[in-house]
Amino acid sequence: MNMIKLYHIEAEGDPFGGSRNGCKAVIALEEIGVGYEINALDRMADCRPTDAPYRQINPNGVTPTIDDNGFILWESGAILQYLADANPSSGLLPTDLKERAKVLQWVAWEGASFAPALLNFFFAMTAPEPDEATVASTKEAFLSTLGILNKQLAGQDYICGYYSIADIAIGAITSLSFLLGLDLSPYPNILSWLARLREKPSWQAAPAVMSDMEAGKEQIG
Ligand SMILES: N[C@@H](CCC(=O)N[C@@H](CS)C(=O)NCC(=O)O)C(=O)O
Repeated sequence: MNMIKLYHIEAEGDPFGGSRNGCKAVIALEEIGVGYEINALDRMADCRPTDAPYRQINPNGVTPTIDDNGFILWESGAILQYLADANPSSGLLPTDLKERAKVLQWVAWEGASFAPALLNFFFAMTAPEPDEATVASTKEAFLSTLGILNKQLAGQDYICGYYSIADIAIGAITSLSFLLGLDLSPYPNILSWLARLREKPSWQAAPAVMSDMEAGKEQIG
């Protein structure tokens, strides 16, 4: 049987605790039950140098990348969509045109709005000399994306009402909030959603995300 190769930065030994974007691919691969093998990369040695051999596979030098029998694909959102489309019985991406568009809307939102807001806050906080005003404004911008997510989760267990690649794309990143010292109690729908995700065996196969969840265990409950 064909094995999918996943280029990933694993949690153990990585200064940043592993690739959360890579975890999205791990979770989806676990969900669909397809055989895969992890090709573990070292962030500093294999990803960062612009002349590293991995750049031939992914010119961005980031993870994840998959190799499905010679078909190379990078960008976590595109990988989630590909894996779900290749395995329609997983139900992770509906076939109905409009339902599908809604799921993809949230996957795109993660890449274009949510993750950048989180990263801007992270970089402001971890700057060698953090600028108070920048920390405050980037924090406010990220909290506003959390507000959008919390509202979307009101009255439903998952972002689109049912478990989909939108939950994988956004959930794998959301728990980083705990490492940034954020109090998510004003966003109770997010906390109960994270509690549901944390229980899934597919998520438990992604140690980087599990460790972020662990950092928030007092809040998640
Ligand atoms: N937009 C990309 C972002 C991928 C990304 O930034 N991956 C990080 C880990 S989560 C990475 O590999 N960083 C390499 C580095 O820090 O040098 C995606 O969603 O796949």
